[in-house]
Amino acid sequence: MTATTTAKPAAQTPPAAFVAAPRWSIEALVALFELPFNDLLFRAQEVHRERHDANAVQRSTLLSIKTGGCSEDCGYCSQSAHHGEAQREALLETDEVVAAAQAAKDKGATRFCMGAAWRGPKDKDLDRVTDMIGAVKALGLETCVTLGMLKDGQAERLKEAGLDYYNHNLDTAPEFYGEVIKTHAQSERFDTIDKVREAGIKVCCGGIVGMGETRRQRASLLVELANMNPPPESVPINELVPMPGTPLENAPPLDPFEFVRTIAVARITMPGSMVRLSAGRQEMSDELQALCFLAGANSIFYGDKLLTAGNPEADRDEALFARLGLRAA
Ligand code: SAM
Ligand code: DTB
Ligand code: SF4
Repeated sequence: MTATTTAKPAAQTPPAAFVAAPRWSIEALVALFELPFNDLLFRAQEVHRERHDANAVQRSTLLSIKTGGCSEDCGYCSQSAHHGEAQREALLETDEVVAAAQAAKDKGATRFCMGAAWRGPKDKDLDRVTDMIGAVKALGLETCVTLGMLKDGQAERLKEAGLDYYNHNLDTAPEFYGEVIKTHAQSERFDTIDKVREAGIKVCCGGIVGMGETRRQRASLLVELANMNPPPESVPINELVPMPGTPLENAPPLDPFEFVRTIAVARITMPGSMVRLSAGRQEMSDELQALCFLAGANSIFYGDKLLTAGNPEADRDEALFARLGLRAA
């Protein structure tokens, strides 16, 4: 274009959708990981307090609605048909799910998350799951499901049923993914996350640390999450629970301070997200969990079971909240 004008162009603010989201680099995140521990925690607390109530922790309860026999070979998972030792169970009936959801609500959970050991749901499975979502929502709970990879149209059906959140983790860095999982590619997980987002469902997406990945790979996982536009509303950070029979059952434990650093870097790079201190909490001391809350974790899985692994008893969590002056949100 060659047209010239003497008039000063009006200042233009691009519509919000066109404003470039901040892009994080692996180097920037590695630099955060390398900060002195106190400096890193201080920065994480500053960011946390700008956007969240520093003493409030949200609580979600999990239920495995279909256990074991999964076609995928995820190296950490007790539910894989390739190596898992989890007792196989058929899809639960809706009334069993509702009873568990009511019990979770009575204990103080605000969200109920239903997990299925599937590569992805068949359409006829989805008929049953949409029933469960409607029934759990009718109890006044937020709903979340994690069903594996979705085909076209399935996310829309879940949205119609009233689903609030879909959990689908990236699990680890793109460079490390193929060493842990061979039956699908991480790119397929990104496709499902796009489908969930496009259907207007909130995204719950995080990963697992302690699988033998490097610090750079932990940074790389967080870069993938933080550079999503927008970042996931909910970011579960799981510490590997080494499950018997899985290829990772003897993975060396992660330095607990490195786990806290991972939470802090997630908080700094995803300021508006809920960061969930997820699997592995049963093996953590109260002091380590307190450091995770200080680093910006503001959500937990609540109730004595995750999917197949244990989680702290509700009473232990109540006592911990009381000792720390934390409130359930
Ligand atoms: N099949 C679906 C999928 O893979 O998305 C849903 C269920 S899958 C068990 C849900 C998530 O649980 C996985 O993405 C992984 O992050 C987490 N998970 C599974 N086994 C774990 C373990 N042993 N330790 C920590 N997290 C684990
Ligand atoms: C997530 O990130 N962690 C939860 C939930 N999403 C589905 C599952 C943890 C599973 C831990 C191992 C087990 O219970 O088998
Ligand atoms: Fe199946 Fe999910 Fe377990 Fe992978 S993590 S084996 S997809 S249940």
